[in-house]
Amino acid sequence: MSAEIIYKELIKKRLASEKLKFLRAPGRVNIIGEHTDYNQGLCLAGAFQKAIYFGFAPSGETEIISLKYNESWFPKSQHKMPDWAIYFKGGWDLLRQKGYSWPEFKLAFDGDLPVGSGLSSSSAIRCGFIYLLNELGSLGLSIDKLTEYAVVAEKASGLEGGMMDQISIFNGKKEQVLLIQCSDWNFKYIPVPEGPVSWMVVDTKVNHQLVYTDYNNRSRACKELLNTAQKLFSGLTNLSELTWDQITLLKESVSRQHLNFLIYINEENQRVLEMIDYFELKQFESIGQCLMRGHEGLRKLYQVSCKELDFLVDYAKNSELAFGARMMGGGFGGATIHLIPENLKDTYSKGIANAFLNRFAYQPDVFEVSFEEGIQLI
Ligand code: GAF
Repeated sequence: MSAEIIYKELIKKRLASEKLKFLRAPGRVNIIGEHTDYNQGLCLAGAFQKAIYFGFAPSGETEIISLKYNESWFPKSQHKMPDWAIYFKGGWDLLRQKGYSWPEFKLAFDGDLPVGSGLSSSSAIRCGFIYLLNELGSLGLSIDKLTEYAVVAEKASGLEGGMMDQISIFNGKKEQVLLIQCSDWNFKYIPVPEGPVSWMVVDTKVNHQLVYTDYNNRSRACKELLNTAQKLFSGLTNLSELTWDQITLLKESVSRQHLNFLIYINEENQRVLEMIDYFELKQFESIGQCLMRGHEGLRKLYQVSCKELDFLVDYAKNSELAFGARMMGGGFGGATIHLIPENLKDTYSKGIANAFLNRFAYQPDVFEVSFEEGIQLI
């Protein structure tokens, strides 16, 4: 049975209403272009099959129900707010501050999108909820406006992040990824190359709420670096614009660690462009090597990896079965993405899971990715 049917049935059991509507908000996978979004660079990301499912219907009193935790949040009451409600509160408060309103409703949600795995579960909830309020209140907001509000709501929660996740979640397309130009939020669809290959996610299950990691320190360091660079290069608007020569000139003015951040951002933007060529040419070997280079950058230069992520990527590096792999998302835990010849995916999955179990004494989650549509009513 599909996840969609399972979660719809669970929601129906909890919210018996003739007027029940359903919404699917998928997670995001990123092929390459990590930590470039808040530096106005490039990334190549898409929506995938795992998602949060929402059911909602008009009701006398507004109630948001987590089926997973069997808990409710009543946004209009003073009752203690469950922890997960933070993902709803930002969008709720923002749209109300903007003067929007909607009828009372009941909402229940659950899904198969792993939480805290660098697959954007929190953004999927935020984006899904804002989309749903737009529906409920017939607010007539465009997808671009909803994306903007979802980004603002995420920032209000304390994460000084970018917009890659929200753009991917709202605009994902089957068998496509989005090449996002983060300086102006424009994107273009790039077909995922067809071929006898599988994209696999291996999740370390080292869960992280990014806001409590060093993520914000990276984005703050980048702001600081931009200030420094702007003193030398007038007209510079973001770190992704820095040329190699300018980075070399900055050597004197910044620490070794910060210089490494600049090198990483420059190289990662370049890798996004290379990846697009490899996609067009269906060069799976080159795609794999580009993933590996991306991981090395995140590990050594940008320093956002961890031992579990490195173990999985090293496994890919030393395995004859994989084209390549890298960590995905903000880092400090979460998941890796691997490109594998399709006929070897089962052998590879078993091998990597066993190796991880031997090393860390628990099983990682392993699953194949299919690139899917973004948010939609179902
Ligand atoms: C997280 C953030 F939410 C994104 O904006 C992005 O910066 C990503 O980490 C790293 O590429 O998912």
